[in-house]
Amino acid sequence: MKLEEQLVAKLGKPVASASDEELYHALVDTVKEQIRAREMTSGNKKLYYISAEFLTGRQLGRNLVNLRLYKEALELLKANGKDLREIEELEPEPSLGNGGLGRLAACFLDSIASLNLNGDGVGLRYHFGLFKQEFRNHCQYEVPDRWITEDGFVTKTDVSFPIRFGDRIVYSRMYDLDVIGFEKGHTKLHLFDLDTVDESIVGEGISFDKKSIDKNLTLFLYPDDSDKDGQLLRIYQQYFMVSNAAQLIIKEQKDLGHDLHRLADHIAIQINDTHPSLVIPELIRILVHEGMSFREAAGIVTGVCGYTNHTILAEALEKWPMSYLNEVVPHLMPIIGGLDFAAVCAYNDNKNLNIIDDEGKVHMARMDMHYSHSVNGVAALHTKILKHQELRPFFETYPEKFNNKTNGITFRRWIMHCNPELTDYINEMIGKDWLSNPTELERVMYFHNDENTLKNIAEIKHLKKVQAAKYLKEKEGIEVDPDSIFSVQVKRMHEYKRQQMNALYIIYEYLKIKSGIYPAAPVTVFFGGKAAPAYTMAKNIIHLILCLQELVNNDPVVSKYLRVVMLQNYNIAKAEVIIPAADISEQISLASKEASGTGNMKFMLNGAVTIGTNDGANVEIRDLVRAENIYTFGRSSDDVIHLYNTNGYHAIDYYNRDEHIRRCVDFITSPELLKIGNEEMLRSLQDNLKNKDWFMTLLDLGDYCNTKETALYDYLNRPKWTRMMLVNIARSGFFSSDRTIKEYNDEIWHL
Ligand code: 26Q
Repeated sequence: MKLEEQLVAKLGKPVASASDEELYHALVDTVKEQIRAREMTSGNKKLYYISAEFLTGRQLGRNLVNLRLYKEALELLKANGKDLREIEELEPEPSLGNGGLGRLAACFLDSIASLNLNGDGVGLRYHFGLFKQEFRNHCQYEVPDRWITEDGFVTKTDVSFPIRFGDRIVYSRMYDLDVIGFEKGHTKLHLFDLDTVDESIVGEGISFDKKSIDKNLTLFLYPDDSDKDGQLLRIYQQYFMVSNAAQLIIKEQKDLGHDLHRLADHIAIQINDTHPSLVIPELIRILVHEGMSFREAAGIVTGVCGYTNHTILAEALEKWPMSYLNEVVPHLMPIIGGLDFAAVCAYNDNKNLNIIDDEGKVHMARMDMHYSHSVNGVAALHTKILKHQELRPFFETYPEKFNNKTNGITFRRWIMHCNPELTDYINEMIGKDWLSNPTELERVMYFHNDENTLKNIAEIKHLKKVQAAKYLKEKEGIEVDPDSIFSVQVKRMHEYKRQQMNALYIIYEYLKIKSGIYPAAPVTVFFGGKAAPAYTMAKNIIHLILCLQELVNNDPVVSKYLRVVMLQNYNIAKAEVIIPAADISEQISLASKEASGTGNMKFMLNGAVTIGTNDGANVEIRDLVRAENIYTFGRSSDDVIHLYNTNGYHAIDYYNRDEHIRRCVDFITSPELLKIGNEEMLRSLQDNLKNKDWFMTLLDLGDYCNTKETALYDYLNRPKWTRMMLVNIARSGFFSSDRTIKEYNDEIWHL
């Protein structure tokens, strides 16, 4: 049946006379029916991708794309005076993730389904996700972000498992999100929850009683862990997630009649960072309970598990005090002790390999590396740094376990859904093969000297900028000029990602304009990203950006050349608006600190040109597009690592030596900014930059400002710039998550 007939049957009236709400519900119902009609993917071996985060984004649009109904829906609604984009806005977006790692998990599920691989996701159904970001008085505030609705895409099941917390048992409930692939494939994301969770216990902001686990367990992702109760809650969450995963696995395998001694032939588990690491002792515990010896169980679990590392920052490598684990999961302690003992016996000459350290802390990543058969980084440089620096003793012990899997992104969301105009144009140029075989995108290169093509690509970019400007005006009341250059830095706020460097560039440009030196073209600098609630420096950086936004945009002269926009509550939906509209993709981490980055890939695919450090996947982008189609700057990762090892960086020297740097840093506490902002926050940020600057902003600031000026100047040479855009689009096929998932499957999972 045609989509129109299906909708009319549901609506009981013509499409043209239905409201957006009615159409939304009719579309959701139709999509759900089509999903149900699609057979589940099956196979002899199954993957369980366990992750604390799945940043899925809205589902209506993605499902329409994957069912190949999106265009039909778009045109049908348009013909009836409706706007599908507006209707999609009615779906609340779940914030079940914080950034890269969570979005990667969502892209992976899309690719697993699309490749018709037998694999499910397992995670938690947080009621309020991370938090919703609000700006007041130029500061970030956190409020609960409720996304659950009766008729959403996540459905309640009758599946429940007993979960043991110390001496009591709670009963879980499984919810499912159907994940359909592009044209074929159908798998599930299982999200576990407790029926007793009570949303009403949330008080001021995102505060709640951390002690009542029955009521608070799945309220938030990453609840504040600055005190013991917060840390215990995190352990409760993690154990709840993995015990459900392990019990689900065992149940499914038994239902299939598989022999548990041959578990490694039938399942693979991917541990997404250390948050699900307790699955290792939990699965061993269950297998031992089923009658297996400890030795055999540990061997099987090692054969089943793969561990992915996403961060080299020390603070992200989780370690839990034994006494805390003993409170929450006493029944796992003999197993963790046994695993540590076996590892120590085998490698007792090196304390860095111990799972339990001298202070009685359990190192989750170390447990993962001993008891997984695969350990991977997420970009070539990242994996190299893991092998030779961060995880060196483990690489020397288990060289065969280490491998690289450069991240990827799903083209279904990151071009087909967010940029149908460019998708159609590429189809016109090279046909549709690239949609299922992304390296075919390379064929776009045939057109790199074709004036007409370049003109069309530039026109599509302009159209996406006009659309973004309209969206920002309507949704946020922000006015931007689509004829200005859009430079975009969207990602979690963190000192190593160096949003502060971009802010200092804004000051540099502001001071230049004030002194009468005007840039060749107007620029709009966009930011978006949340700061962890307890991360003071990150919040101070947001404060500086919001103060600059006010100062710059209200200056009658400066605002003609420069505008600043900090997007509130940056999420997947906003990413889908701003990324296709970007001219310049800001990827300016401190070299060696950004494991991969995936935003960089999304921008590239949509024809933005990168300005970035030689870090993470930027290195691979540069190799693909070649140096003349990317702007790289700054010290190398080797230099940075050397500076850390030798304590060789002193920010104050850079401040004293360079007059431009000094003026920019001084301006943070200028009368102009103090009139707008909070003196304590601005001064603390300034002091940090002068005296600590742990992520070496001032080291690369000069180089950054110069490189950016070059990029902005090059932008004016339209044929040159548009050709750079084309090369970036053409060479982005490598970054399809379909390629990444094929590699995981060929080398790790063997489904
Ligand atoms: C750790 C301890 C306590 C509380 C929270 C955490 C924690 C939470 C989230 C540690 C790390 C994360 C998330 C990390 C993350 O998103 N990393 C990003 O992963 C992307 C996908 O691989 C990479 O592209 C990014 O480079 C990396 O920053």
